Amino acid sequence: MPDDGPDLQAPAEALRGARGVVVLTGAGVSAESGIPTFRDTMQGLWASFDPQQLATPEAFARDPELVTRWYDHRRLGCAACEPNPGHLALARLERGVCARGGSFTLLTQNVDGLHRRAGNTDPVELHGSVMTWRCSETGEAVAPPPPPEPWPEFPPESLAGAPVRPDVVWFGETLPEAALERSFEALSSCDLLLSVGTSAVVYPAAGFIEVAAANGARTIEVNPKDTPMTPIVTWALRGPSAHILPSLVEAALGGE
Ligand code: BV8
Repeated sequence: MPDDGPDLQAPAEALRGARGVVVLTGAGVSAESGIPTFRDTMQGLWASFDPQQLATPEAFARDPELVTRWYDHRRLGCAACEPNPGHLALARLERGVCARGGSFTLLTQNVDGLHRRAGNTDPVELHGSVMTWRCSETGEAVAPPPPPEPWPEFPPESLAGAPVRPDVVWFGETLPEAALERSFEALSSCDLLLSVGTSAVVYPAAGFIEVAAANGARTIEVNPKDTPMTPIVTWALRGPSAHILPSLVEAALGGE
């Protein structure tokens, strides 16, 4: 094993032999694409706002202009970024697991759309997407201007005359039913869960690691830092995901 990173042999062997693989990602997997993680999203213009306060229905009701400006700034930022080697490694992992008849489910908390752009075929977007928007009253889809064009007005207005909002799940909102169903179905039958770049503090996603472990799955955590889930994971691989994931997937899939 290269001496500059964690020992990947045992987790790679577990990944190679797994029949049911679930991957859970958070904002950290997109950090090396240049997308700030949720807690350090507030840079420059947004430095004086707390994202946890902006990502709520109450904030949108109170100040729809500010909230839609923030999300459109993030939409255009995400569109301008590219998948990084960590995203590409997860797309390769999906192909490798499926090629040998295994099942693969990617659960992401990220709203940036980078897993699909990297080649993962059907990511479960637990917290929705900042790339699609809808009428806050009728729920009807309202397409934003193609990046890099911003919305012409804030808040954008729907045909029903209501403010248009991003298709993200705010704090205090329930996750999409279909996303929860797919998550619990995959977690109930997986034998390996790979958690990448999440602080594991936002529920219900953070609890997925415990659900998989309780069902007998072995778990791998890739993160530069410890998280509240570190004590229960089988392997904690410390380092940036754009560096660790390509090595881990190469060790697991070999020349495939
Ligand atoms: C729910 C979309 C049922 C929006 C997000 C009181 C009232 C209501 C609810 C609650 C409440 N108290 C608690 C709750 C539950 C609440 C919750 O969990 N709160 C927490 C803060 C305690 N959850 C909810 O509200 C959920 N809904 O429970 O519905 C309900 C309903 C009503 C009442 C009760 C229950 C909805 C949660 C979804 C919120 N929306 N995103 C948007 O993006 O704007 S969550 C948002 O924060 C992101 O999606 C992200 O996943 C999450 C955490 O942010 P970050 O920390 O930045 O990101 P991440 O976690 O991914 O951490 C970054 C990690 O990367 C770090 O560990 C770092 O070390 C690592 N890293 C850094 N660099 C790298 C790296 N890793 C690898 N490589 C690197 N290079």
